[in-house]
Amino acid sequence: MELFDEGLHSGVNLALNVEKVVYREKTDLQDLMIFENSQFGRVMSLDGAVQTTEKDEFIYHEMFVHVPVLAHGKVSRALIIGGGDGGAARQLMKYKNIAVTMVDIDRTVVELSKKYMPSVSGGAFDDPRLNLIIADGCKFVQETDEKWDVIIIDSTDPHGPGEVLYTQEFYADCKGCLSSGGIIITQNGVPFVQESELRTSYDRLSNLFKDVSFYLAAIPSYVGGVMAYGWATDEQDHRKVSLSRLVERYVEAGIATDYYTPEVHLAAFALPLHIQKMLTRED
Ligand code: AG3
Repeated sequence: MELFDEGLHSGVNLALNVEKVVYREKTDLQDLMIFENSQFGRVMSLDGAVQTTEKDEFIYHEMFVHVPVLAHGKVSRALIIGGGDGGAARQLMKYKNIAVTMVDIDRTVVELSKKYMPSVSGGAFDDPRLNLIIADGCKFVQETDEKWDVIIIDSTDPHGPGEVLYTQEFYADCKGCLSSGGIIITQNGVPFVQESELRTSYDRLSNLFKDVSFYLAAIPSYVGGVMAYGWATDEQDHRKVSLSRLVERYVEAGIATDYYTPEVHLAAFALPLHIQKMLTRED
């Protein structure tokens, strides 16, 4: 049987059985593959790195979306940069009163996700509350004068086309698109194997925002342990929101989740010591 061999990080490879290749295409922008695996269901990879799987995407996307939305408490507009598979958009659609703009550079990812992994977007692309724009997210945030309460940067890892989405310039442009008290969340990799990415984002975001931190979740198909989401905002109270307030908001929103709970939300911000040390180490 064919093996998918990830090799995203040096010295460690994730090998997945390829039960069946569902789709494979090299677009102008990236090398995309969708295949079937007995544990993860359909898996989408870009340039040889796992992006989304049918079975564990709920963990990644629920934590990406519900943590900032419920911490903020008054989100009416959300912006997704990347996220072409529609998983983050599906989570945002669970809120009746949120309008979503999504900017992805590659239409192919959107079309293939819709066609071959429909449960990931779950109809979000047909929802009139979603405004999908196919464009370069970097240019978009430079040029728009709209504002959003939450910006979700659902990017690939910082290699190749996704690299610009980790620069200080890009973070500053995103900040320019935030309404007052707004929150930016980033996909910040798996700290055990991507320490320098964590540190770099921490330093760059800290130059711009009053409250910068990370929260964690284990995504089984991202090899190397827990993954970190970057958290950046000028409103220091968002991270200190109480459990009872979160429970109130969660119940009020009436959303169904499979990973997220208000308790998990607060616990996710507790950083193990070795990860705290990565942020403060003098190099
Ligand atoms: N965004 C995250 C990709 C992370 C890949 N890293 C890895 N395989 N360790 C993908 C888009 C999901 N909506």
